[in-house]
Amino acid sequence: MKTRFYITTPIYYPSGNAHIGHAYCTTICDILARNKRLRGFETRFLTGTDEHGQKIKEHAAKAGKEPQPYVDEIVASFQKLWRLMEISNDDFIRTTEPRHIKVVQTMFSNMLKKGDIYLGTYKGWYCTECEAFWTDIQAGPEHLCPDCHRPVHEASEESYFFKCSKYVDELLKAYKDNPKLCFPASRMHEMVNTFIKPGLQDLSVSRTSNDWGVTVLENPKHTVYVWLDALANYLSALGYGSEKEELYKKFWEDEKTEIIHIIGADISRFHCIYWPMFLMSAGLRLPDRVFVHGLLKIKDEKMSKSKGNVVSPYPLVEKYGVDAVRYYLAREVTFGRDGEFTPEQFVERLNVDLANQLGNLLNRTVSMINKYFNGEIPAYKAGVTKFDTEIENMILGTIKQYEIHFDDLQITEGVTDAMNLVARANKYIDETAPWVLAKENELDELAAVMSHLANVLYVAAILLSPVLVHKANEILDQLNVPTSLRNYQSIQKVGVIEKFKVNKGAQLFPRLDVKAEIEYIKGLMK
Ligand code: ME8
Repeated sequence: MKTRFYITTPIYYPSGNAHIGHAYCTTICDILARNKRLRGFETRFLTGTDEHGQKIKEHAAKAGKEPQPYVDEIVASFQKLWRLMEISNDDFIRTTEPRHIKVVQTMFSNMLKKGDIYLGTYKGWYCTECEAFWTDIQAGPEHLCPDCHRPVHEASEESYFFKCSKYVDELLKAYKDNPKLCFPASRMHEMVNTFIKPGLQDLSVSRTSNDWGVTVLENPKHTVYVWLDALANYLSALGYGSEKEELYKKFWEDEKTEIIHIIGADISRFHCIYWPMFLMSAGLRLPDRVFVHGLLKIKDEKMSKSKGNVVSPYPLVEKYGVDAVRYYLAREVTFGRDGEFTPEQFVERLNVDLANQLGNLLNRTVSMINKYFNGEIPAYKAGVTKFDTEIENMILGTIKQYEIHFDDLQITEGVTDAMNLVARANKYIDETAPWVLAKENELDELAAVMSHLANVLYVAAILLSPVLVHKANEILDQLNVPTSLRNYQSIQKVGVIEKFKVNKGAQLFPRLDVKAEIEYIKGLMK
């Protein structure tokens, strides 16, 4: 059983401002990290930026800047966005930092010493955007990059190569032993059938044509290939190879830690093939999971900076609030599948789930407790109405299900569990019709309904707190839940919410004017 977690996002290219696709991956990782911490697990959450390579240098040149000041500015905007979105990363790694560069050089030197890297000449098709070399077959007759479909150019240069062939069998065995090393399974099949079975060529791991990178100490006219450089971030951020290796020992070396890399489908080849091979070469433990999430598209096209069809998360967060955007990202796009960003669905999710379901449940519950019980949550009594046992079982069942889903990285399903509980409680109001109970003076039943509702809201708020980082607390504030009960341990027992004086607050999520808001968001997408 793993009791500690190391969760990482890809480190993004600072070649343009972050778009909602980056925000998607980072937010999901944040929700996962907050979920683990909530449940009492020691967790380290890493994100950062991938700042070297030809592509960054070209973008900087286009902007009339040197690469370092160019990336400094964009990295600052990424960091600002993560603060705005309440991303709780424990560290932010930049590949231009000395602590990172040292690790890349050490890994490269060790690979050379071990004979896993040799000097040769590269001839092939190069895609500058993807920083990847392709073979004749991969580039096809039209000479297009198989990933981004842009034209590739013929390149030939002296290069160091990593001996992939040496590690192929070990990699296939690792896939067999741990199907989560590349998950979902369809991604692993893709790795095996598209890349490994046709014959994996040795990987070119240095460049002489690009000087914006980590220098190869043994041969300084070479810089380390950006992907070897970038992947090493997961180790360098833990202080691997430095005098201070405590974090590395705790969060990588120790088998009690579950190492989880979350990445998009576009970079699965690098994480599921080359990264495990580099680790094998270094004699280090492999990650426990590489989870490949789907991509957010706009009108069926992958959203990407280079295509210019991006949605910026800034105006969305500013207008609708950080919790609404976080919720949308976690709930709307099933984690692991592709999804489409549409203004219609965005507004509908906010209205239906957050305003109508969650906001209304709180509003109705607090209003009724004010009206019927002078603002005090009645003492908890089980089994008074014929629905009470079902509600209690559902509360406990939801908590279990939520844990199973989160442990399995089924984040969308975990969030849905909590929201199903909310929906059930709204139905419970209709079934028990408290206004009728009040009229008929059935005070015992009325009290039971109110305390059950308060308890459902309490549990839902704690379960949703990794997503709704502000609003979960607002729910608990309105129920006047003391700080000592605002934790995961306390929700394991049903019925702890009683006798608190409720505080009616502002509407949790205002209902949006559908037409106006859709128009507004469409405007942002132009
Ligand atoms: O590839 N939908 O950086 P990158 C969902 N530096 N997620 C998206 C997305 C979209 N439309 N677009 C991007 C790189 N992403 C390398 C990574 S890691 C050692 C080096 C997310 O800036 C998704 O997670 O192109 C994807 O894998 C990542 O951003 C790529 O970001």
